[in-house]
Amino acid sequence: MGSSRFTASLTLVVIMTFSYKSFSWMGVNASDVPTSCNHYCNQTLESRHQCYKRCEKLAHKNGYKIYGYPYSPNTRRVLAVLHEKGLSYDPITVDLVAGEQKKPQFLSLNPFGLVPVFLDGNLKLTESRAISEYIATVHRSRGSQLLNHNSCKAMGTQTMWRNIESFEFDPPASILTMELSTKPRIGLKTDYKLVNETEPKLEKVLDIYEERLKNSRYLAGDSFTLADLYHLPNIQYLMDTPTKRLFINRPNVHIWVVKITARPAWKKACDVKAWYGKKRN
Ligand SMILES: N[C@@H](CCC(=O)N[C@@H](CS)C(=O)NCC(=O)O)C(=O)O
Ligand SMILES: *[C@@H]1O[C@H](CO)[C@@H](O)[C@H](O)[C@H]1NC(C)=O
Ligand SMILES: *[C@@H]1O[C@H](CO)[C@@H](O)[C@H](O)[C@H]1NC(C)=O
Repeated sequence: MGSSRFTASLTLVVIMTFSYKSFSWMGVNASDVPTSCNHYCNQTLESRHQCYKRCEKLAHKNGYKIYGYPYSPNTRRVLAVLHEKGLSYDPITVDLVAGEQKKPQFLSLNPFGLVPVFLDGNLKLTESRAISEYIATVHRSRGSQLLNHNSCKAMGTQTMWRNIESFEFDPPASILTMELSTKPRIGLKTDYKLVNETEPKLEKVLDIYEERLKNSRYLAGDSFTLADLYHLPNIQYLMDTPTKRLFINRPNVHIWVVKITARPAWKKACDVKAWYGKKRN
């Protein structure tokens, strides 16, 4: 009885000590909080779950900003992660067709002149996959579980499949997206010789996926992870081109494509009207 009253008053003291203001007392800048939540919540006697909840909320005070273009595959990759996690964001349009990404104002944000650029307070990240892994790690306990943090072996398998996407799938797939989808959309001529040279390279990759997906529901195992999500932007565009047949001709790849493209978060990521409809800065 005495000990439970002691616990109760100790909990109250802890809750008061770790109230909103304490983040700056502790020398933690509010905009650095997301990366610190994990470490920070280990130091409290309060329930870790409660601490995470409040910490993430505070981290969100300023909201995420994403500089991008709603048709850009690399922008959509990050939007898919944000929607899978149920997170809001402020979209800032960089008009790639008008060449805004190569103007000094944007180059000061990303000297490579590419979108997306992601801002979390004073943290600035480029590279859609790095941004995705950051969000999935900070918000590990929220929404869809896109990364496995519990098993080193599962983590190894997932990292392998994410790298297969980056180094094997993306090179031919993004050439085909550019030639067969992006170029016609903006009025440029498709290089069909390049298309003819590139399709066999994508076929080789898809043959390997077909074997893998015979025994596995998703690429990295039985659940949807970032490894699958990373494929969505190119696949979505290619399903509206003649290259579609390479996916449809492989039954297990086809089932996987239908499954991952149907995800509600992905549909939101592709909603161009929603991008322009959101509040701008
Ligand atoms: N590896 C980068 C690639 C970014 C990238 O190539 N973005 C394209 C849009 S999808 C872009 O900004 N293109 C503009 C240009 O090439 O001028 C990522 O994953 O974010
Ligand atoms: C938090 O604590 C858990 C369990 O005590 C530990 O496994 C984990 O590594 C700690 N994380 C950090 C960032 O200190
Ligand atoms: C591409 O391949 C198709 C089918 O094999 C062929 O009809 C076409 O002429 C080729 N195009 C070029 C530019 O090589």
